[in-house]
Amino acid sequence: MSDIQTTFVMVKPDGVQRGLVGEIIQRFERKGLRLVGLRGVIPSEQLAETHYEVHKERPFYPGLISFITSGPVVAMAWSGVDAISVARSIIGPTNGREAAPGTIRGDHGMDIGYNLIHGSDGEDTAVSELALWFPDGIMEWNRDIEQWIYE
Ligand code: D4T
Repeated sequence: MSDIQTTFVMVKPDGVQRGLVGEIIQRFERKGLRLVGLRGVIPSEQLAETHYEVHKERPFYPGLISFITSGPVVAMAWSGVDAISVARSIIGPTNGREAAPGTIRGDHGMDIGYNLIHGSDGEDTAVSELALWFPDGIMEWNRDIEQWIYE
């Protein structure tokens, strides 16, 4: 089995405030991804600014930082074959109004900023985001049902 990846996923403050943490975790579990990191945190300005550094010149950046630091988020690491693209397809496109039903944003979101959840957009960002949010590392474990997930 090739191309096992680990991706960073975060339930944003709106997802936590709206009580969607359990439902979101369930979608990733049901799909067959393996949970290898889970942490609740109220992000500091520094953490949020580092995470969203790529957007620092964008007009929405100040609002994005104050939103992400406004309350608890749930940081997660999910592992599996092509986990990065699989997670992004579960999440759906950025704007909830345009996201297809069946995706997390399509089923629960109506906004581009308050879009409930983040997922790494590539291999390099997954590595740097996992290091940023899980500085003590992620969980190494084998799942007994793996043989029933992948042929
Ligand atoms: P994230 O990074 O949060 O998973 O979202 P996306 O990958 O789907 O979208 P993105 O990187 O383009 O945007 C990052 C973050 O900024 C917010 N945002 C974005 C916003 O408030 N206004 C905007 O116009 C855009 C483009 C939403 C997600």
